[in-house]
Amino acid sequence: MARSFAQLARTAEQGHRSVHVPKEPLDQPPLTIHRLGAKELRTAARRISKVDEAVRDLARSMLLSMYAARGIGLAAPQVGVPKQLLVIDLDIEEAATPPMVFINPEITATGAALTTYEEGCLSIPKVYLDVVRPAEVELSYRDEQGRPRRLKADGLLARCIQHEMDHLNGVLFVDHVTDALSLNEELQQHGFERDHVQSIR
Ligand code: K1U
Ligand code: ZN
Repeated sequence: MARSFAQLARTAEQGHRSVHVPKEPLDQPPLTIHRLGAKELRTAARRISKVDEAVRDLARSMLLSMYAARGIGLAAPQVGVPKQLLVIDLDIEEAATPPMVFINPEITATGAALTTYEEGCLSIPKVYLDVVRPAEVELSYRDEQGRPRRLKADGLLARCIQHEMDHLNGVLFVDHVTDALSLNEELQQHGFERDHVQSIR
């Protein structure tokens, strides 16, 4: 059945408001991802008061930069923007899977069970180390259209959300690492300074 003008207009508006971008990695992404040692990574992010086209544009640029770096998540402070915005896509090889955009996320509950996972970070390339975190989280946030949302997450999504939310507070995954020997070895091997870690132990 043919769609009405109102339906077409609504579809166009939703398309305009969405943050879908091609997932093919660009050679020259729009944003530079800061690395361990940069002050931008230690700056707490501020809440976003209005979700508008500028916020959606930033999310699009972050996604293009994330896909270029072959990451599954990116937080605005990593690209030097101290705002509470993060993007996640656990299915970077599948064009049909839409990315997730989280604005002003807040963790409202964490499960009692803890899990260990070898994390990586686009700001600390090639360094992979075990981090212990809650296996499940519940959060509230706004989506790319400014709508309030709630989500219960587990598995890799819960892991990625917690990692990215740490970025909003100036915390990096290496700050959580308890195996000091592995931490020192990995950082040295990949040219990062131990002094740039702010251990939370
Ligand atoms: O925040 C970031 O720097 C992105 C980071 C997210 C993340 C990965 C693993 C555990 C927690 C958080 C990355 O994407 S690092 C790259 C990476 O580990 C990876 C890339 C593709 C598929 C699977 C993992
Ligand atoms: Zn990271």
